[in-house]
Amino acid sequence: MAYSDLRDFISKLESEGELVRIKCPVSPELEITEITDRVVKSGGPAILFESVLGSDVPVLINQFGTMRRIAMALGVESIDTIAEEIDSLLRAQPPTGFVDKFKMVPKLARLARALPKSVKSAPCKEVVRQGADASLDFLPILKCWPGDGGRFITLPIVFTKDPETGRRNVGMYRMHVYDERTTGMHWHVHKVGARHYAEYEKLGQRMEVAVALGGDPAITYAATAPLPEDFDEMVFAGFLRKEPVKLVRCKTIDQEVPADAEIVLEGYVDPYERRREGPFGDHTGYYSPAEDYPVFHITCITHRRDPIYPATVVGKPPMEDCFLAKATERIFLPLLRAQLPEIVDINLPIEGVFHNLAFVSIRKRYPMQARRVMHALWGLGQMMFTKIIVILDEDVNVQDTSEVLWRIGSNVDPKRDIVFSEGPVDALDHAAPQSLWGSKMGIDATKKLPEEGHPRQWPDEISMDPAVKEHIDAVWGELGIG
Ligand SMILES: Cc1cc2nc3c(=O)[nH]c(=O)nc-3n(C[C@H](O)[C@H](O)[C@H](O)COP(=O)(O)O)c2cc1C
Ligand SMILES: [Mn+2]
Repeated sequence: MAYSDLRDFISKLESEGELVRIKCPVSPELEITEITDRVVKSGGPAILFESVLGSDVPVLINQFGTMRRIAMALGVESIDTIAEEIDSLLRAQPPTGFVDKFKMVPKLARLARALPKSVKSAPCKEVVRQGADASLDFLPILKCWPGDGGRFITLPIVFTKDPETGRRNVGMYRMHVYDERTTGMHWHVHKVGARHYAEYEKLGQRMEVAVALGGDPAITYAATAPLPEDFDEMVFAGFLRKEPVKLVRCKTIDQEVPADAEIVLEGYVDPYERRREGPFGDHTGYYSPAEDYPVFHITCITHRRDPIYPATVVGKPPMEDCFLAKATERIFLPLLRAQLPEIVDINLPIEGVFHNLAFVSIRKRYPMQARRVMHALWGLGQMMFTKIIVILDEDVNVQDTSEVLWRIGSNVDPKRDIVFSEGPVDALDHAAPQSLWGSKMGIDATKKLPEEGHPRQWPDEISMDPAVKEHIDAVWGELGIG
């Protein structure tokens, strides 16, 4: 069963011992970060801060902060289940007989249920604040780190529309609070929100934008997922939760938002307006520098009668967002494999903060196949940001960093096996000499074939005779080792 809303998920977390309520007064400036940082880094629970200084609204944080909780958020025992379901959909064969057709029914029903459903009335509109009342001041918005340029909305679900096609996009782009009704809109140039905005600028038109906070956590996750452009995140959320997302029309703008959200900000972004955004203590573990970004003007705020404000804190990994990224690594593997069937597994290590490092194992059949996979990945969606890709053979467990390092060390002739390329890098990357693009490194750590110019015999890996292993297993207890 899908969660109807954020509070439904909170009850589930609480019943599973995955939530603590903090009643002690805490400041939304830095203190919540310090508490959350300690809790995330020790694998601790989600936290509901019930008494936040300066606001009557509680803060929910760390709802996704372990693999168990991100799985709970998406309604599964393990994220791998979702990957398997997507894989089986992608691999579905046209039915040839009655039994086959019958087996297709649940799959098709699931797809049908993914489509969002429009509703007329909604909990997110229980309270409407317009005019002078449309102020962010009642919300416990965090200042996360000492060097931050101010307070930031860190878990916003941002709804925009393509002015030509009317198609919706939903992305998570943090919002720097300038005053009670003005914020930054930090969509990087590579993201779909920014593309929509560029189209409005070309038309010289004002762009209506809605921002939802809270709702079924599957909706929040979907906003972060690197879907192909023009895929509707609300359909994806419906697929994940196995029930349609209920959408309601905004009060003052032509946008639809999740009916069961906690809080909705309605407003607009004007063409050509820019304002200094940041600095902000970011996913990278460094401050992203202040830069000019578009400006969001709030015209109306609607919310539930007793809203809960969802937030996250990013910083040096591991933080809560790493678990969103790990879920993406698992869920999107079947889609990568659909294009690159030789891929066995992929690990985007947490230390690599989404984009810096990818370990990929492949079934290698022909010369230079590792190069093909690197270049293809650099061309696929948000994998384009990946700075360093390591390709390994199929028998390597890429989830084991220790094994990966051993294979790199032993299997690489650096001059022959390292490739440099260039391309876009994440807007947050600070190591590239200029922003937005930089160099890439591919490391081919696979076994080299004679056709790849390896003139010598590749040695066998050491492993014990299975019969001896079995014998030693049998006598192990008698050896007195323990
Ligand atoms: C907590 C969190 C904060 C994020 N902040 C930003 C941001 O400020 N700007 C941005 O461009 N992407 C940000 N992202 C990444 C985007 O949400 C992600 O790339 C998403 O796929 C973009 O959707 P789109 O492809 O529909 O634009 C953030 C992700 C998370 C998990
Ligand atoms: Mn998108």
